[in-house]
Amino acid sequence: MHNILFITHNKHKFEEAYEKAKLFNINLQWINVEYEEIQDDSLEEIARSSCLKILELRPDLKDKSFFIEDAGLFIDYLKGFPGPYSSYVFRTIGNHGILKLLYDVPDNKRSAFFKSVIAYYNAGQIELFSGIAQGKIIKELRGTQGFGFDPIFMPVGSNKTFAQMNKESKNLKGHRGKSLQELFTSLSNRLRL
Ligand code: ITT
Repeated sequence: MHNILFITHNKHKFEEAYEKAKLFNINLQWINVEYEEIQDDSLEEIARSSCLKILELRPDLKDKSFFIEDAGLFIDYLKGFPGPYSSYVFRTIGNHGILKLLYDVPDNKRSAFFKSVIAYYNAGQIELFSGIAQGKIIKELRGTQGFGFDPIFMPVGSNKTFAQMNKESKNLKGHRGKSLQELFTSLSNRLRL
């Protein structure tokens, strides 16, 4: 079994990734490193820079394999807001604030997507993997599972929000499930070589 570290402050993210890793026979371990995330318009830049910061703070990780993941909710009607600023926006105006910004916006104009970018570090190199989940922002909060914007986001082809799904179902339709699938598939192919 292969060991990899996932560095995140977010327990929900770790739990989703742990479920996914099991399917690939990968043993995922959680570590928390205190580092400051840069502000940038690109999730890719944020993810790569977080990886470099972690390596500076924790030189002992240089000979390990680890990844971090950065995600955001991009609302088309709001020209992609909050995007890479999702964490701040969730902490400040939250789900109710987003619903207020979209008050009176009709159903056919409420499209949005989540994007997840993984930066994977191994043997001196950083690789990026990403995943997108298309969907829409509904008009009220539904469901109690998951975290963050899950209660207001309904993926395409579903009548449930992410907060109404268990981790397995969210992983099948979700942005993080997809970026993790890319990462773990690539790792399993390499390990078999
Ligand atoms: P890290 O330590 O891994 O960075 P974080 O919670 O700060 O954890 P992000 O910066 O990647 O995570 O995510 C920004 C915010 O976007 C996060 O706080 C949530 O509010 C929201 N978000 C990200 N992924 C989400 C998901 O799968 N479902 C709902 N909201 C999500």
